[in-house]
Amino acid sequence: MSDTHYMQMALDLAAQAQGQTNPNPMVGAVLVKEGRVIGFGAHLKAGEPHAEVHAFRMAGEQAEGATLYVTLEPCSHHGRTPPCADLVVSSRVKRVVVAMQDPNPLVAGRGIQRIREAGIAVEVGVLEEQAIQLNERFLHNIRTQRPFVVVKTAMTLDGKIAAHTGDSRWITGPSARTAVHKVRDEVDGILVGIGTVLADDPELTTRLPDGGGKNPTRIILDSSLRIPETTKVLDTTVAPTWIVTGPEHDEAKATRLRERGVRVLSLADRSVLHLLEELYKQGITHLLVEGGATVNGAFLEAGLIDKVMAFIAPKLVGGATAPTPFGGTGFAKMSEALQLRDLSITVYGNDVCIMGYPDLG
Ligand code: AOF
Ligand code: ZN
Repeated sequence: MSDTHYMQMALDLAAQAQGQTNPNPMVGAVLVKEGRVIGFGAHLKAGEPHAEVHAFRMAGEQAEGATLYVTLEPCSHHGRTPPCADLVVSSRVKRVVVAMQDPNPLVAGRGIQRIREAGIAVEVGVLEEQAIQLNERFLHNIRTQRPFVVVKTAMTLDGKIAAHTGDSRWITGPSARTAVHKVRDEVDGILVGIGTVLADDPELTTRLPDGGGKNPTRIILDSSLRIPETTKVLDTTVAPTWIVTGPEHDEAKATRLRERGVRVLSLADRSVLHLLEELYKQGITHLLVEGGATVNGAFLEAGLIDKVMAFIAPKLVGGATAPTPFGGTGFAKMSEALQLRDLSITVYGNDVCIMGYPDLG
């Protein structure tokens, strides 16, 4: 079997832990000797063993003389776990195949260097594109020190996110909604504006058809603390709730909310950039923005969208005043519009989802 075959296996293993490893990347490892798989593993959770550790434990002494396939450069630092590069060297493998270098400045090539210095052959770049795609969230975190922002919208074929009355249940069908719940399971934060809370009283939890899945932290932008105290997102027994408010809010109400387990963050700087920097500091690495129009418009105008998932339902609701997915002022010229690239188009039942990344160059 070829290097790409085993690297694909390592990538598939890594991807099983989608949404579980934050803030760490997803990593998979496979050990092969004389055409036989003798060990494999994936990193499952931050703080727990790295992928290579599982693979070497499985292989035991057979690892000597084997080839290690790993989707990310073995680490060289003492983090929550000891350096994998040392384990690779002491296990006396013959060859190491790596999909991509670790962008973490604590590693950044030092793991590969250490293994090469021990006289072990290292090949880098096998299925690199797939490895980069798999860890888009982690790479973005390291590069920007901000969460990876996915904006999800759902609209009718005539571009409306609600009827002119405000009624919006439901635009898309069950299959598209399940796809959204899978994304909620992957992210660690879900953000909406107070307008959406007032209009829909959403739970913002993960509800998959077979149960399971994790609930992201629910983040509500509510600059003047208008949130009704009976609203569903304030039930913090279900999932954490953070409210981002401005400095001039009702302090007594903030205290009551805090007593119910809600985190009230008061930010003087109302820019989206500052918000994202703050959320990253508080541990949010992957953020799903679910609107409404005002919040989506603010992220668009700030140029801080990393991925778009636009669901379109083949129905026409009409109405000149019915809201559309992105509000705010908008750009003045079509030439300023955010162009998406690397599109993928998926059909969910009757609905279509166009996914793409902002073209920044
Ligand atoms: C690997 N194999 O499976 C993973 C790696 O705090 P720690 O010890 O878990 O270290 C986290 C960092 O280690 C993470 O930011 C990334 O650079 C690397 N992740 N490295 O060799 C793995 N998950
Ligand atoms: Zn490691």
